[in-house]
Amino acid sequence: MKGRCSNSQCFVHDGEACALGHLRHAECSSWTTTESKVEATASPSVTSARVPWSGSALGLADLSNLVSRGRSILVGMLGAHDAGKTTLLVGNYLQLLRGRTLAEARFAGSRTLGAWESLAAWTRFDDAARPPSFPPHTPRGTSRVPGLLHLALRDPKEDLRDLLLTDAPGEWFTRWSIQEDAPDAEGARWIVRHADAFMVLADSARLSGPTRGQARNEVRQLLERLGNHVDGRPTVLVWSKADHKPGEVIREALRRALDEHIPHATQVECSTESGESLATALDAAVRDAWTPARASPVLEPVLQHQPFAVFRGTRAHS
Ligand SMILES: Nc1nc2c(ncn2[C@@H]2O[C@H](COP(=O)(O)OP(=O)(O)OP(=O)(O)O)[C@@H](O)[C@H]2O)c(=O)[nH]1
Ligand SMILES: [Mg+2]
Repeated sequence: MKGRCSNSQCFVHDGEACALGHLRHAECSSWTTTESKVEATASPSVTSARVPWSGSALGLADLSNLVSRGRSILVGMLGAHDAGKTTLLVGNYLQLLRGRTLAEARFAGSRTLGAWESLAAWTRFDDAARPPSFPPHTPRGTSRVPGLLHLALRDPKEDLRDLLLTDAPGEWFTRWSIQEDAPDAEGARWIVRHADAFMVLADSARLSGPTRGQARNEVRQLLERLGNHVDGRPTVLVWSKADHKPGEVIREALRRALDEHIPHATQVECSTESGESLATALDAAVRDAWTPARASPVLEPVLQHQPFAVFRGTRAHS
């Protein structure tokens, strides 16, 4: 895309949605290149209604429109390149379309339908020429935040939650686990700072293949790094591609690392051989994050003779 938006709150030139909701950014008065003005006059105006989202993955500017409407849950999907993060997300989207609930809540909309559909399209039979396949590798960009996929969910009590799922390239987490302040790990740092819950994917195929030693070290390093930041937030270790079976020694080594660094974490297995298992994995993270943790009880002695003064509330993650 050539040109920029002059609105400092809009990042449409970075591939995000127009902050003012124009479906064609060239029609926005803040868009600046002459090229785009020509494009605007050449195409007649779109008759559809203006909404402040485009259907593409959300960025920071879009979040401010969304999070003000109610409680949102950000789930950080962590894992090396090829660990199965995008596949797990798409599998859940397809399960919701089939009517499955997620943490007992039903699908109630999405502001990123375009992004979901462009990933899901890879997995469908759409013509005889192209058989279904896995979605492609998530491209490594330099953007400030990962693409965020959105689902609105409504629980049986009609409570609405906006679920935001990070779909980031695995290289970010590998860089971050090796060097925490690496410049190209900014996206990983953002996720770890803001997420309400984490899923850490351990690739069972790599953990049982010829590079299993290196794969084990990478997962261990990631767990150790996350352990320094997790602070009690719900975490699920996902043994992805569970149709492959890593040896017991490797499993035990990772279980020990998990106990040491993130003792409250739970574990699940999932594989594309069972769509249900993909949904169960995300279910575990969302269920824990849906209801905020209660404040810890006030402990005696109460200083200053005022119980109110010792109230601490829960830890905020934002
Ligand atoms: N056998 C098996 N292979 C899987 C499964 N899920 C994913 N794969 C394979 O793993 C590859 C990578 O999956 P992705 O979901 O793209 O992995 P990712 O973690 O998003 O990777 P990056 O975007 O590169 O970080 C796929 O292309 C499949 O070949 C599974 O359940 N079983
Ligand atoms: Mg991916």
